[in-house]
Amino acid sequence: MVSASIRFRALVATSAPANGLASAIGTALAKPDRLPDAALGDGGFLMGISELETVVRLKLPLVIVMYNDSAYGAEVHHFTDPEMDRSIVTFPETDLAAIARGYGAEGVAVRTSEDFNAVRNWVDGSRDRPLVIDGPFDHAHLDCRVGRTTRGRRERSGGSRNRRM
Ligand SMILES: Cc1ncc(C[n+]2csc(CCOP(=O)(O)OP(=O)(O)O)c2C)c(N)n1
Ligand SMILES: [Mg+2]
Repeated sequence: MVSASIRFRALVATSAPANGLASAIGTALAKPDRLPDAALGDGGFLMGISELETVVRLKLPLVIVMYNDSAYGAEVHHFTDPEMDRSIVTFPETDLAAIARGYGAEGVAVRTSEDFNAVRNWVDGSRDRPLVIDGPFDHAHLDCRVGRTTRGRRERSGGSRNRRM
């Protein structure tokens, strides 16, 4: 149960992919006077996508912002050795906005600043269905805490895992 005094609820780096959308649904139902948003990884979004049907059916005005790196990015940070096979933690470029539209949501792939017009239209519209924003995300520009922690642990133990056989 979410306290009436809570205005903002954040689940950050829980290592529980697919948890975010369900949590956002609870928050949206608890605070119908607010515009809730959920920031999700593409992997977690795909793992928990069945809940998008719930959001559409309940007509929740939820904004879902997706970090699209075509990967289980947190896992990619474990694959530091060039010999490690990253193909098991990455997936092909996928039109996630189209998949969201298939569920009945408004799906927008933001690749240029003009693409934000569709976001503006949704904000100004009836908001009777969720908005899913697919945004590209490049790990090359991220000094991820998970990656630093993982690398540090591995260097201290002197080990390496997930090598290609
Ligand atoms: C049920 C479950 N499956 C797998 C994992 C391992 N895991 C942790 S983070 C993660 C990647 C999530 O990918 P994504 O949602 O795209 O976020 P990114 O790290 O790419 O930003 C995975 C597979 C987990 N913690 N729990
Ligand atoms: Mg990802």
